[in-house]
Amino acid sequence: MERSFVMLKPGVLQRRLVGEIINRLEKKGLTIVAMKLMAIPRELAETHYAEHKEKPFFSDLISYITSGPVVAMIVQGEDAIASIRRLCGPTKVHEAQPGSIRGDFAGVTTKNVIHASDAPATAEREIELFFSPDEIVEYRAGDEDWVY
Ligand code: FUP
Repeated sequence: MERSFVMLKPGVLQRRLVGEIINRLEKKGLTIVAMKLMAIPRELAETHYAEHKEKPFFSDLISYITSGPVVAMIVQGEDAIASIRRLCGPTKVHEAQPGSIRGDFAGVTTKNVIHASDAPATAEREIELFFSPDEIVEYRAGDEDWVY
């Protein structure tokens, strides 16, 4: 089982799409093992997106991600990192297929509605950044033998 850090960005809360997007993760058979509603402090936002510090879109990205509450989650499943990235669709929203989360709900790349870790090392770093170990709940979902 693999874990990914997933974040529903502020537009999702403002547009009341939280349930609809979480539903897609659940339908795929992925398991939420940690979840919280939070306003991201600017410093945490800048650390999370540090690799983009020099990019022209950086200040718009930080403004957007700190503009309202987000839902932060740790989502678990077999091949969870790649699997969730496929459900999200590509970063650039004009490349995202209908049926993917970004393809269906995002109008512009800066506001591409969802973040999901892109590799195991990134997932580990992001999970540590957003969650303490006591916020993670270990359990086995009842349908796991039917999904995997
Ligand atoms: P992702 O891993 O899919 O979130 O993509 P990146 O880490 O490359 O980008 C992080 C965020 O920067 C994206 F979610 C949106 C923003 N971004 C832009 O606004 N413009 C770009 O050209 C690329 C990324």
